[in-house]
Amino acid sequence: MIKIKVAVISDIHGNCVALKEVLKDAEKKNVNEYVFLGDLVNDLPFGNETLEIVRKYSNKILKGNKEQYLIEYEQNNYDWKNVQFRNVKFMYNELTEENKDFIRKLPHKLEIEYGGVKILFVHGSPKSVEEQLHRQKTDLLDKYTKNLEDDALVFGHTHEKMWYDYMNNKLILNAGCCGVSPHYNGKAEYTILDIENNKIKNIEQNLIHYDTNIVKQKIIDSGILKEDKVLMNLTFCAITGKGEIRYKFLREAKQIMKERNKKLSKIDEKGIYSYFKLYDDDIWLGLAEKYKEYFVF
Ligand SMILES: [Mn+2]
Repeated sequence: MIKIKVAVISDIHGNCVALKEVLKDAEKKNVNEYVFLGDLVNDLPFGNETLEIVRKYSNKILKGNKEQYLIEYEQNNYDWKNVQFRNVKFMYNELTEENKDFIRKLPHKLEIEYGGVKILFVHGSPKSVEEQLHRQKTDLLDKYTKNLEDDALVFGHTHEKMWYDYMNNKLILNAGCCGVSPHYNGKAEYTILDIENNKIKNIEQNLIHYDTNIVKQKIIDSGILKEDKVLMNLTFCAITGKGEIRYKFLREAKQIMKERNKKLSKIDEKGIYSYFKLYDDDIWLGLAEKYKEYFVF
């Protein structure tokens, strides 16, 4: 009889502090396999530290849109002038050559069989790292499960609270957001799949505490605040129980862009966003002034 415990960890976004607590918990629970679903690096500037840990634990690692941005930056597929992109540039310059090379080679999806159970792992959707599989988007979920040859479709990316459901006799599972979940104060989400006798016997959704003060100090020490404080403040809001502030900020920025009749997104030939949130600098910096009472940096 094959018994296996698979930890699925998505959307670390450079938060190695959260990641370390998650891994401690997984080890205590005797996890024997680790799958990482992308967005390993960015927005928090601890990319090298995060990648060193992830690479030590697994070779089942996917690319997310955040890794895609680094690749696009390298290939100069965008003009990268907006202040909000300084975070990506900073991370690109910080990453070791080895880690950059590692990111370039990451796959977009992985199909893995554990004791008779076939699982398709992706970051966004089977089609793209950017596409979002929200729980209420049942037409999209139906489309991807209808002809799915695997038993389960597992993804992350949306930063919704982790969830799972069944459609067309397939398991659909959002593994949660490890590093920057906007729903809690200093909590990381990750999922464990218990596989036994050709079946997923149990799905364990874990919420793990980590110390946001350590994250705060590491942000200060990293040097990122010289480049852009706004994204760091919004991210810190997200992980300290003020996710609503970040959401309101971005919604307001979007609204102003709309009033200016400015395009918010770049769409590739397949109709998928390859980058969005193209806020003008005066909006980005102007709203930061408006929201400064909530900001710590
Ligand atoms: Mn993502």
